[in-house]
Parts: sequence; structure tokens; C-alpha cells
Amino acid sequence: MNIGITCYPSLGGSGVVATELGKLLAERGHNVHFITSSMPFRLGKFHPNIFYHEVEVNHYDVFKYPPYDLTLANRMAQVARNENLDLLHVHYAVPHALCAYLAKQMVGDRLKIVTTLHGTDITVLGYDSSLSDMIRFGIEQSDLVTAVSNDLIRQTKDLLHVNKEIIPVYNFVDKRRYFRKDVQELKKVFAPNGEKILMHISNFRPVKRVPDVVEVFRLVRRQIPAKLMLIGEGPDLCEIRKMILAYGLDQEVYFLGKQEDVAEVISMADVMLLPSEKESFGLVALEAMACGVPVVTTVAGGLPEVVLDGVCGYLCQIGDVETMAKRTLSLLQDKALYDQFSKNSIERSSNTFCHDKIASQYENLYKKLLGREAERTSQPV
Ligand code: GMT
Repeated sequence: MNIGITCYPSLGGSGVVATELGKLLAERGHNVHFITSSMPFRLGKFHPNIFYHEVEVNHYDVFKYPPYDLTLANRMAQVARNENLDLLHVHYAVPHALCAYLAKQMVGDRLKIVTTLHGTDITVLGYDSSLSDMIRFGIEQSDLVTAVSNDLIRQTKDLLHVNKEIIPVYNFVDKRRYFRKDVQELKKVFAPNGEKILMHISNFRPVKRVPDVVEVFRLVRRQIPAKLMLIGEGPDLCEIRKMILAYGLDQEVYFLGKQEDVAEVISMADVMLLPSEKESFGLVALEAMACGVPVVTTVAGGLPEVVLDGVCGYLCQIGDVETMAKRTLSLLQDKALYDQFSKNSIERSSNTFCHDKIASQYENLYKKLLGREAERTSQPV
């Protein structure tokens, strides 16, 4: 198949999933064309059947706002014609589903549109009345719509009342790259006296509730020696630095910024903290599980579909930092329990969220949409 993929190419779970999926589809022999504003950051080395088509927005004085959406739609249509695309798989509804719809109007009905909903395109933008009708339209005009959790499907239906089947396809991790790496020496640099390492990775936006991470860390440190590693960047980072200084914890917390080799970094962690108030899936939780790191998180959104409570980590109420600290301590102070959770996490990530299985689900959905025979080996979610 000739497949076009559009996503946000910079850091972010939806871009990671889109890029990793593209790589898997290319490994399966499909021609994959990324149509994005810059090279997707996870694309990495050269792949013989992966192509990158840059969306370049020209600036003209007549425009107060450069028309990125129209340029993207135009580029999608060009690539669809030139490369004979069978389908465009767009990740994140806004504006990608609408741009794909426009491209399809230009190219003709043979071009199919697959839209994957990732979370904030519904759970944040869906509340914005200046966008919500457009989002609903984009979803309803797509030929196939998937969402990364059942909870996100429920929220999409409740909020936007869309008249469209939405198919759940979970996110995945590539277990050939996501496993616990040997980072003993590296870990000593950050925790020279054998301190436990708590970790948080996010885009430091309010929905991630990063202040809760700091509160949990403070409570944990009252009981055991521990360090905190914060990975990523975003609008709340400044406030978090101030908070850590005010608590006198600056020698105990490491700010590592954006990281390329996430599996290596995660392998240093003892517990991953993800106290989000919204999270359609929580790719970071899955990445941690794949590396055998239990996750202490919340009941928000799709997280209960990823992290099984009392099996791979703990699900707590949003904002309940005392319980999160208690659960973190229970894991860190009981080696047998910790090892069991670690084993359960690896098993769950490699069974339920196996990269091959999820790639087959997408591939079979494409084939069905295009009227081609689906592989018999695939398992529905
Ligand atoms: O987490 C974010 O704010 C980034 C956002 C994105 O679009 O990349 O993440 C969303 O998509 C990820 C991949 O499907 C999910 O794992 C995240 O849970 C989801 N974020 C939210 O729902 C807040």
C-alpha cells in the first residue's frame, strides 16, 4: 500500500505513535510518506521505503496568519497524486482530519482518510466552541476513525455527539527497543548513595499536574532517600523549578530536558509518577512498563486501560498525593512486591501493547477499508 501519514512531528505522544507506526508499516513493505511541517523527531536513520514531504508555509504580507492548514491540504493532495496514495492516516483531529478532507475533495474519492484521535484533540479542543463543530465534521467525514482508548471513544461521543463508529486501537511500544537497559553506572551518577529514583516525563502542561509529582516526592523523601528526575519541557517548568527551590530540594532533583533515548533514561527509574488529570492513554506509562518500571498514576481517562491497578502499578484519585506517596513507598520498600509488579508490567506491555499486534490491527483496518483481504492472524482489540 502507499500510505500518507500526517502528525505533529515534534515531541508528543501522538507524533511518536504516528512515526513508530510508519516505521513498522515500512518494515512490512508498504511505502510510507510522511507529510509534516518538519522531519518527525523519531524517524531516525534512513529507511528505504519511508519518504518525507515537507509542508513549507510561505509568508506573504497579505496574510495576517500564514495559512498552514491550506498549505498542508495542498501538499497532501500533491503527494496523494504524485505517489498514488491509497490512504492518508492523520494523527490528531485538528487540523489534520480537516486538511485530509480538503485534499480528498481535490484528489477524488479513491483517496481514503483514516483519522486517529489521540486525546487533547477531543478532551481539550472539543470544549472550544470555536472548533468543536469543525472537529465533529472532520471525524464524520473520515472514512475510518480510531481512538487510542475506549475512554477516549466514550468522551468523544459524549462531548461531540459524533455519528460515526470509532474503533479502539491501543498505542504500542516496540519491544525491540523498549526494555530495561543496563544503566547501573549511569544510575550511580544521579543516585550515588543508592537512592531510589522517581521519574516524571511529560510536556509540563497543566493537565499533567507536575506540582503533584513534587509533592509526592517530598512525602516519599521523608521516609527514604530518593532523587527525582524530570524529563521534558513545557509551560509549567519554570513554576516547578521555583517550587523545588522553595522546598530546598534543588540538590535532589534533576531536570534533564527533552531526551532522545527514552528507554535508557527510563531504565534508571524505580517508579514512574504520572499524576495527570487528563490522559487518553498515557504512552509514558506504557514505555515505563515495557522497561519494567511500575507506574503510580491516576484513574484519569484511558490510564486504567493501560496500568492495571495493583498489578503493574497503582491508580489513585486525581490530586491525592498522600495515597500516591504511600503506594510509591509500598513498592520501594517491598522488593518481592516490586519485582512482581515489574514482571507484570513487562508482560502486559509486550502482550497487550505489542508493536506487531497493533501494526497488524492498523494494517488490517486499512485493507478492509480499501477492499483488500485482511490478514487472518490479526487479533481485534
Ligand atoms: O500528552 C500530551 O499532552 C501530548 C498528547 C499528544 O497529542 O501527543 O498526548 C496524547 O496522545 C498520546 C498518544 O496517543 C497519549 O498517550 C496521551 O495520553 C494523550 N494526552 C492526553 O490525553 C492529555
